[in-house]
Amino acid sequence: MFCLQFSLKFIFRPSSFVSRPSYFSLPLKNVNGFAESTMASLSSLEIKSITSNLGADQCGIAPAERFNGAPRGFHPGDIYDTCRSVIVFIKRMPPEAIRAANPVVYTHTSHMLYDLLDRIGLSLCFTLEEQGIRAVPVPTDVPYLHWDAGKMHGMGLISMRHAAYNAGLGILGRNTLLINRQWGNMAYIGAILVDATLEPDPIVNDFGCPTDCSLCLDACPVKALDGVTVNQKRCRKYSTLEHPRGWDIYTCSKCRAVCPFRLGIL
Ligand code: B12
Ligand code: SF4
Ligand code: SF4
Repeated sequence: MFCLQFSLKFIFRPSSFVSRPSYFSLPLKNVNGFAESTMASLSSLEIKSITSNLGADQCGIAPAERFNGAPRGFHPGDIYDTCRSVIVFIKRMPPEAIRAANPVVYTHTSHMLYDLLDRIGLSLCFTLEEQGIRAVPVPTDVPYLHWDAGKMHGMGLISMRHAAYNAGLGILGRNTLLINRQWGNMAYIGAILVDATLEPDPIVNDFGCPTDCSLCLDACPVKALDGVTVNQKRCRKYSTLEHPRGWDIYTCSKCRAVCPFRLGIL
């Protein structure tokens, strides 16, 4: 019996970066003595309240199948094969940080927010685990595996802005950034992948970039934006100062700063 289970698991184990698992046909693993956690013991409302107590400004929930348009290897199910829901949470940046003349202020604030969101994600995983819900955190920023050195093109484990959109936290602007109704594009995004089915949030579709606005595209000094994606090589070369001591300092965020929805939808 043990051998049969073991060999079945081995045969059907999906290989990330190669093929996408079919979540609903895979047998759920019973690791670490946990009961199967397809049915959540906490409601989405309770999870949002926990996330808020941990310090997040807003939280939304997306079912894994909303990511079906993601490139192969970057679907939540490619990262965590029993993923059924993605819990996404945001934390705003103090608005004045982007106006500071010294770019170290903005860089440091960004790093602290990445750290804060990573900690919220980890704490949330532990809290859910106590309720029998299995979850894994994904990095808010770095590290990630995919890197094309020639194009200077990197990809996070999952795209956080697509995750936030899928979790009903806002829309994607022409500068590619998430615009949250309340906190605008100054919100940073964190997420965890959960193996339970949770009540999802509806996708936001009642606002968008004004048809005639191209402020962000025009403001980019290296024309890295086309309204859908970013030419990473152009952006990275211009916007990141490699300090001789080894630190990366963000020296440009114009596409973010010029957006009339920077601080939310009025
Ligand atoms: C690599 C990276 C960058 C790159 C690329 C940015 C980008 N827009 O993708 C560079 C160095 C340019 C960059 C710059 C900045 N970044 Co950055 N970055 C990341 C990082 C680590 C990975 C993003 C990624 O994987 N991009 C590659 C892919 C996803 O983008 P793409 O090639 O255009 O994707 C196409 C397809 O692959 C497909 N696709 C990909 N995934 C999916 C999923 C689904 C479901 C679908 C349907 C399609 C799809 O759709 C795209 C269009 O064709 C994320 C953190 C994260 N894990 O998401 C932060 C992140 C995007 N950055 C962030 C920030 C704040 C910035 C800067 C403002 C920093 C600064 N300089 O001040 C600038 C903004 C520049 C800009 N306009 O994007 C925030 C954005 C927050 C927000 N409100 O949206 C993020 C989300 C970090 C965070 N956790 O908060 N960044
Ligand atoms: S951060 Fe600067 S260089 Fe990069 S896309 Fe935005 S405006 Fe362009
Ligand atoms: S500057 Fe205009 S086009 Fe660009 S993201 Fe903001 S509203 Fe959209």
